[in-house]
Amino acid sequence: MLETATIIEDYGRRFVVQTDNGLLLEANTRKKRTDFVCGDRVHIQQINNHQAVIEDYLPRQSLLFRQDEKRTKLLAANVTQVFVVTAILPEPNLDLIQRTLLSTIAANIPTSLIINKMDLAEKQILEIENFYTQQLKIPVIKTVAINNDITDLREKMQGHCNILVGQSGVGKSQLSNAILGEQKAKTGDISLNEKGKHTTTFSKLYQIDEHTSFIDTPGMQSFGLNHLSIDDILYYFPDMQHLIGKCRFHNCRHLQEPDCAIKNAVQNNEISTERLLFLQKIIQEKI
Ligand SMILES: Nc1nc2c(ncn2[C@@H]2O[C@H](COP(=O)(O)OP(=O)(O)O)[C@@H](O)[C@H]2O)c(=O)[nH]1
Ligand SMILES: [Mg+2]
Ligand SMILES: [Zn+2]
Repeated sequence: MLETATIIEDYGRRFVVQTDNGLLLEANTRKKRTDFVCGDRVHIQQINNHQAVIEDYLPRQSLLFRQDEKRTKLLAANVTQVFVVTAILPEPNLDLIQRTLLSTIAANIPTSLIINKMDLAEKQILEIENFYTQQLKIPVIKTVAINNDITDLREKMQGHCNILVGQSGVGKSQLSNAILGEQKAKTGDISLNEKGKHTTTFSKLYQIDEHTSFIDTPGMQSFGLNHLSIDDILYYFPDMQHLIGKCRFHNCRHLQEPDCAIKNAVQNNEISTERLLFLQKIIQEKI
């Protein structure tokens, strides 16, 4: 008999599912299928008290993934809100952040940015924050995870299935612990990497209340955007959208073409040079 469950731990090929009756089961797939991901609602066949086989997934409300030449990497299913986590340290990887934003906008999922480790903040943070809010046009939340200073985040998460994504070391797991409080992420959630540092190696979904949950993810270093079409790319730049169709050539790539509305806007200081360079880099990857 088939049962319905949710994937709450995702190790790539192995999973933990929680049935709608609250039972936790280790789960494998048939024929080594890898098209399942944390957050998926699935049909399972229970084998015994501990184990199940995942048969299929139910229609997804959303799907976050990245894609390079070699493969597609699913990040999460059914999330309704994304938090891209950055920190004062390690230094923010703006390329990774902007790529992540392109994909969440393309997936039509509301996205905010968390600047964590504000206890370490010095003046330069204002400049970075301005870039996020003025150029990327994205809401910013500041947190100090180690002091449980996460009130704004907790409020904003309410009623959503949230996901925390970002570079390794920015404090995603620390934020998870702050959100969970007493419940705490179990220590088995982390393992030692080669450098002897604790690092999350799999995705895990935590239920906060009946309507609110979040997924903690392993750190990522790159974000392939093969799945985004060059013709649509400007739609995913909130600071440039209004210029769609305004270039002299309808197929303008905003590189060497004359009378390019995007480059003109940069000249007029309406769009930042960093953003133009980022756009051109993404386009060049696609030609
Ligand atoms: N100073 C400071 N350190 C933090 C804060 N949040 C996390 N850290 C530290 O940053 C390191 C990485 O945190 P972790 O949650 O494992 O990052 P993750 O890789 O994104 O999950 C740990 O040593 C944390 O103690 C914070 O708000 N302030
Ligand atoms: Mg982690
Ligand atoms: Zn142009």
